[in-house]
Amino acid sequence: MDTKDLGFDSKLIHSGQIDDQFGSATVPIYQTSTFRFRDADHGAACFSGDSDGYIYTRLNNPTIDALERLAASLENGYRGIACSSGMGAVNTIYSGVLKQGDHMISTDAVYGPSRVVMEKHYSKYGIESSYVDTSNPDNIIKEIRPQTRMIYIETPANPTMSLTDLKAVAEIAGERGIITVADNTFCSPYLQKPLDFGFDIVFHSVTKFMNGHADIVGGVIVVKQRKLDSILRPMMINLGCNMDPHQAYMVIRGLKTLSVRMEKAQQNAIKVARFLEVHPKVAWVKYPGLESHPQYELARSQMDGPGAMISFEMKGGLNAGKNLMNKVSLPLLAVSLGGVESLIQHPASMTHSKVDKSSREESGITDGLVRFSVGIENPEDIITDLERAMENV
Ligand code: LCS
Repeated sequence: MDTKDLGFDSKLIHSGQIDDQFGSATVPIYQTSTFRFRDADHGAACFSGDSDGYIYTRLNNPTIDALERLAASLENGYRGIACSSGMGAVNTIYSGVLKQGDHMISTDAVYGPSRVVMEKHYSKYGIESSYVDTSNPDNIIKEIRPQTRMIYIETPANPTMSLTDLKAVAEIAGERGIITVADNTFCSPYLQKPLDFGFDIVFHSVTKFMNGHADIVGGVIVVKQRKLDSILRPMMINLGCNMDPHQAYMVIRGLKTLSVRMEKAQQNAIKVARFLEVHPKVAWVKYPGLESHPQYELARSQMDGPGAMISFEMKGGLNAGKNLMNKVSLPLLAVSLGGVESLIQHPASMTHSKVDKSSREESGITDGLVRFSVGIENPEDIITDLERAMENV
């Protein structure tokens, strides 16, 4: 079936499917490391590209292909590239796009390891990076150098929930031939499609909302154009950070319910954010669905909903926040996000603890910031639990 013109929810169910010989309703798991060639000429043709036959699972595999086609269809891109993890996707992009002497500008408050790997490892190969508050596009313009090859943004940013104007950044970069990359993990394509705003590359830690069930780790990149696929795919293959067929199957399965999960989690999150916003023990809440979010209008213009991630700080800062995390019983005290279960964690001592303390503070990741990934439980249960925990803080 040609799924190009289907609506988003229909694409989740039908895009990328395989017509296998038994008429399987779901994508089969081709759990094999290698594929038998019909004869020696066929093997040679697969390697030369004259045949699109499968060769070896690190290079290509029908189950992984199905996910890559599905992801491309959801993000309105040319092709997906499935990776072993979100960090596999980050490293495929960094290594594929950047070379010695190049410079990258990034959102300052990105997922900790995305920044740490660049500052600690890629710097050894002569790649420079600058971290700025990309919620103001002028900060990006000020940092542009002749060597700037990539602008890398996360919107909403993990964990500050600051937004970046996708259209403005795509225009700034486009005029100068700079490649734009968006980490769309916090939104999923259900809420935001950076390629539609002119970005070149979008990627996800599919560990989060895309798979949605906290049972696998994975990453998917989607590129706008064939040229970028021909740069990034060999890099993924040669780095060896390919996805596994079983992982791909799980993500395809999780994606079928992306819309219903996101919708429910977001409805819950709006209620939780409103509860936190007026609670006397809460100092501030940052959630794109609240009018108090400094970029509320931008959220409405580039996101199809505010999502299910909330950051907040208790009055009494770090100690009060830790106290709260120890006292809640419904959300799991755990890192990761975007699953059906609510999760709570403390970025300064957990996900972002390896980021240099002064960089962390400069980018708004305060010691008291608590991050809440709202799940799809009954909202009243989440709020009652928070209320009870707050009383004891
Ligand atoms: N990008 C974002 C925005 C993330 O939140 C994460 C992981 C990654 C990339 C990396 O993906 P992974 O390799 O883990 O699949 N974020 C995590 C977090 O906030 N808590 O634990 C992991």
